Amino acid sequence: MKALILVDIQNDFCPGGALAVPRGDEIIPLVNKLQECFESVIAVQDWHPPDHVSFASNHGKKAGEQVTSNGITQTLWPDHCVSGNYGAEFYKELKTDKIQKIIHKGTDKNIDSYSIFFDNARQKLTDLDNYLKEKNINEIFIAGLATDYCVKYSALDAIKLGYKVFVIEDACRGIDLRPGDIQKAIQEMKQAGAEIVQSSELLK
Ligand code: VGL
Ligand code: ZN
Repeated sequence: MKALILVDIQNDFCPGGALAVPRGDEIIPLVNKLQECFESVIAVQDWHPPDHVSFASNHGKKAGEQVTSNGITQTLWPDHCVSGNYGAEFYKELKTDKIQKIIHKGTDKNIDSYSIFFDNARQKLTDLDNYLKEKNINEIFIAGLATDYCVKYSALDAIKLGYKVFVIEDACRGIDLRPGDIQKAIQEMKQAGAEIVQSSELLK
């Protein structure tokens, strides 16, 4: 069974948001159409408490700087996707009526989570793996934000967990904090065994 997984398509990751992914909103019309091609649509939301370790403001530092927390290097971001706030809600133009399951990540204040499956220390699983197994879903199609963070780490974990992974390249946008990060992420996912596809291949 197949599922479409929508990653972090939230107000804060779109233009106007606290951690806007450049041109992140361009994927919305495609993502809305893609949902019609799938029986199972799952959405993941970045969902942080206000005192989250990834917020530069909680360390007296600037976004883009790094700290080490519990032995893990944490890149610092502006406050974003605070649970229950407008920034954490689905992007206002995203169609949500086909979404059957919502998964939250980054909910523990002490540890960030770029992957939709694990926290960055790989200590705790989100509910996603269990849910997919329950539904006999073994092929996942990933769309969303950001290509070089959540999409990449999620695709790599999904492959390790045994899923067949498709990344819908034109239905994703990245941050490119260091120019070239997006292309590197695509190459890494491909090398690990993900299929990089375009939405036109699925919509025809
Ligand atoms: C993400 C930056 C900050 C992501 C989450 O999941 O892509 N990126 N928080
Ligand atoms: Zn986050």
